[in-house]
Amino acid sequence: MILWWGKKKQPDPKTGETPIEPLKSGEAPASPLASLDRRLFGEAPVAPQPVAPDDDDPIGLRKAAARIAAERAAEAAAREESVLHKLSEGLRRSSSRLAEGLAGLSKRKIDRESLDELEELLITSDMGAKVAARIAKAFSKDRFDREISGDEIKAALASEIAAILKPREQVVDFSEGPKPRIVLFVGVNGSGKTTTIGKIASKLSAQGADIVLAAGDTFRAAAVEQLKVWAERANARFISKPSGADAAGLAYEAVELARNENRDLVLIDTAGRLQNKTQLMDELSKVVRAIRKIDPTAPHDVILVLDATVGQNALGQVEAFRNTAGVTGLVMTKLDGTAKGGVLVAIAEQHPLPIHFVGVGEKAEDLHPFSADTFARALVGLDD
Ligand SMILES: Nc1nc2c(ncn2[C@@H]2O[C@H](COP(=O)(O)OP(=O)(O)O)[C@@H](O)[C@H]2O)c(=O)[nH]1
Ligand SMILES: [Mg+2]
Repeated sequence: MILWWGKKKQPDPKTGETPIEPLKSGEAPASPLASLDRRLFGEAPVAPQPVAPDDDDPIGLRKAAARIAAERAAEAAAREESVLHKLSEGLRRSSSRLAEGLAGLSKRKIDRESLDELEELLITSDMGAKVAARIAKAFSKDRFDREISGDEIKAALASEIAAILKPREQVVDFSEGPKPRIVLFVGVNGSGKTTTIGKIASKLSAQGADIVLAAGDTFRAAAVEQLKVWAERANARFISKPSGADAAGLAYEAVELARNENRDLVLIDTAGRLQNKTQLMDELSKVVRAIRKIDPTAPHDVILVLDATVGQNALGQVEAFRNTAGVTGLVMTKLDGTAKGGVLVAIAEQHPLPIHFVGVGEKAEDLHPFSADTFARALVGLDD
C-alpha cells in the first residue's frame, strides 16, 4: 500500500533520501471516477459503479475501495494546482513586502549600499540574519557592479532560497517501517496539530490505510471532539478518554488497539500547553515511554507542527521541541494567510530536519507536500 503523497524522486545515491518533485500544471489526470468520490464525500448522489465479484472479494468491496482510492488520488492531483496557488496567495503577503523592497533595488547597480538594503529586507522578511547575510554574500559574488532587473533579482533570490530549502524537502512514507507505524504530533496550542492529523488521516485513509486517531490532548474536551469529527470524516478508528485522563495511558491503548486490529498507522495528538514547559515535556516523555512498552522502536515519527503566523517564535519552538521531544520532521501550517512565511527559511538553515508538509487552509485538501522550489518562488512573489 502506498501511504504517502506528493511525487517521490529516486533516492539520492549519496544520502539515500527520496525527496519530492512538485507537480506541474496540466499533469493531473482527468478523473473517470469523480462521481463515486462525490457520492461518498458529499455533493450530488450518483449510482454506484458496478464491480465484478470474485472469490476473494465476493461483494466487490475491495475493488470498490481500490477504485475510490485511485479516484481520490486523481482528484487530489487535480487539486494540487489550486493548493499551490493558495500557497502563493498566502505567501504573497510576505512577498509583497519583499517584492516592494526588491523593486527599490532593481535598475540599480548592485553595490555595497544596495546589498545592505537587500540584507535588511531579508531580515525583516523573517528569514533571519544568517540567511540574509548568506544570500547578500552570494549576490555580491555573482552580481556585484551589475544592474539587474526586478525579475532577475527575484529569480536569483528564489534560487538562493531554494538551495537552502532543498535538503529539507522530504516526503514521509508512512508505509515504511513496522506496522502499525506510530506517529506522534507535538507543538504548542493552536499550531494546527489536530487539523494536520485530520488532513493526513483523510488523505491516507482515502488511499486505503487503516488508521487509528488517538485524542491525546486529554485536557480540552473541545480538542477531543475536534479530532473525533476528523476521524468520522476520514472513516478512521478513533480512541479517546474523558477529559483530564492520562495521555500516556490513552497512547498505550491506541497502539494496543492498532496491533489487535492490524491497523497500519496510529496518529497520536498531544496537548500543547506551554505555560509550563517542563510539565509538557514530562508528559510527552511519559507518552513515549508508554508506547515503547508495546513497541520499543516507537514512535517512528515525531512531527512538530508549527504555525507560520508566529514568525520568529517558531524558531524557538523548534529548538525547545527538538531538544526535548526528539522531533524527526516538521509541518508548517497557516501559510495561506501570513506575512511571516520567511521563517521557514531560517528554520531550514539552522535545523537539519525534514519539512514534510505545509498547511494552506483549514480543509482536508489544504495540506501539501513541501516543495522547496515552489515555496521559494512563492515567497519572492514569482508566480510559477
Ligand atoms: N488558515 C489556516 N488555518 C489553519 C491551518 N491549520 C490549522 N488551522 C486552524 O488553526 C486553528 C488551530 O488548529 P488546531 O489544529 O486546533 O491546533 P492545535 O491546538 O495544535 O491542535 C484551527 O482553527 C484550525 O482550523 C492552515 O493551514 N491554515
Ligand atoms: Mg489540538
